[in-house]
Amino acid sequence: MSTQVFDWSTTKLSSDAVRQFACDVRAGLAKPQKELHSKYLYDELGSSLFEAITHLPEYGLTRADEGLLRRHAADIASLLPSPVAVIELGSGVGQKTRHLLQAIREPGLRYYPIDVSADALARCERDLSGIAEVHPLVQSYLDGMARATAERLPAESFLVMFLGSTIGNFERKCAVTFLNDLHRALLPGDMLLIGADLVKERDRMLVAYDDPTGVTGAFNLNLLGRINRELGGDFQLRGFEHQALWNEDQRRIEMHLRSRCNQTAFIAEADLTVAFRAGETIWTESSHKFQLDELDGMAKQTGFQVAGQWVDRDWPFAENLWTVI
Ligand code: AVI
Repeated sequence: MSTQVFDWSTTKLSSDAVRQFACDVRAGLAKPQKELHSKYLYDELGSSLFEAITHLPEYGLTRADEGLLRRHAADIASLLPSPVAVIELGSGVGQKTRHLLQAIREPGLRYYPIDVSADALARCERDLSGIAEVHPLVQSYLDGMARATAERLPAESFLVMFLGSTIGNFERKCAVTFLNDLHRALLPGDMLLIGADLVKERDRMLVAYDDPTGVTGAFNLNLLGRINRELGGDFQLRGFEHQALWNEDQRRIEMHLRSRCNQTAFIAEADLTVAFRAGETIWTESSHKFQLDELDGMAKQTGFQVAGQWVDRDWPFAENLWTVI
């Protein structure tokens, strides 16, 4: 599955976006291994279901990420250049970033949260404006980065934050391309703080993506519901089941939607009728898991130097601080 920059949650799509969605669905369902891009998991309902996932006892990723940032905020802040301005890619409401912004303790600290959800950014601004000067940017990652870095003050450096192991939702090659893009947008001495989920016991990873409460299943199935709502589809959601697989070769969890029977679905906006065999799947997401030395290798490969790494022991997850060289 080729993964570009994420456009996270959107509520209502413009007609251009509907056309693009229809076009992507058409192309994805024409492939021998049917697939739908994971960015489409995040409409309003999908974003709420993802938020619920982060509270599941089986999904330790978000708690590990936030815990590391809380416990090590002062260490991370002590390694940052000064003066510094902070950019966060896919900030959402910016909840995890609060600890670090507090630890930076620079008067007039500027924080540029970038997200495509205007609602999340409004909450972010409301919650964090007592700690930093918040400059929300409703844009894609790279466009938002260009806007923020255009406001660089003399002698100022940037810290870019990319948390939550969102890098794991990129194909490995695309992750490297994306890190190269970030490097190009920055200057020597700028820093990147990147959160990455680590390989752990297979069963622990699997249950994190196939929880017994069924929240991840609902999150996955909602993609078909979204196609029905926004593209005039007639998918029978009960005709599909959620499936999470560990792909050992690629070191990733894959989410699929598995057809329970032979069936067809019609999607009006895509002018498409698509047939499914019983057992056939639609691949909807990959969550790559990393090894610590692999992360260091990615830093070197893309023009960064490792400045620090913090690992959660209970839920193997790494916070990585890299410097642009
Ligand atoms: C957003 N992303 C890092 C999550 C992950 O773990 O890959 C999305 C998710 N999909 C299922 N559960 C969570």
